[in-house]
Amino acid sequence: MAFELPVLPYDKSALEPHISARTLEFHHGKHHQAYVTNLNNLVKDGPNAGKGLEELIRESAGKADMAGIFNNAAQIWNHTFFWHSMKPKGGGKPTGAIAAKIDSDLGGYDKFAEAFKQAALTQFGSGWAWLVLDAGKLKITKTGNADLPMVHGQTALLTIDVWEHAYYIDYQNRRPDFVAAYLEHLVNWDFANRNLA
Ligand code: MN3
Repeated sequence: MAFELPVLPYDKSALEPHISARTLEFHHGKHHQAYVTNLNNLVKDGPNAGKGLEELIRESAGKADMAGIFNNAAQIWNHTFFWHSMKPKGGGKPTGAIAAKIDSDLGGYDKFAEAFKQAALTQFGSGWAWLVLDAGKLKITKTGNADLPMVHGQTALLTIDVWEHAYYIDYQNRRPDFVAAYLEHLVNWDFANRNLA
């Protein structure tokens, strides 16, 4: 069974004006698709054919001779998780269990937002910022390139892609504006609550 590009959970234009349909045409239709195509080519007819995505990620993590498999498998997972981390008319303050946990573990929404922005802006080069659950506590982290929480014993709750391809069409070099739009207009707190539960 070959891997397939997961469908977006909303229409390509649904996140406008914060993320354009054109960005999603490239980011989902070209970049995410390329990771799927690459992974299928890397595993076909070999000993890793037929393995699941998370199995491939865990087995290839930290192994130099499996870097291609890790990078493409993790990027498939990361992008699918990123699409679900956003929704039309999302953003703003959290609700439900995640809101209470942000208050108790991170000192409230304003401190969360500040730390999340900081992580997203200080990820040098390509990578991701995350809200994760680590040993029962919320944490904000950042990872480089394809690296992701599951190989560090953490559970991902939300992510933002800060590779330039995520924002360059809409924001050019202005990563801070993209991160602000994500927090104010796009974050899907329902998804974070489902991941927490
Ligand atoms: Mn990307």
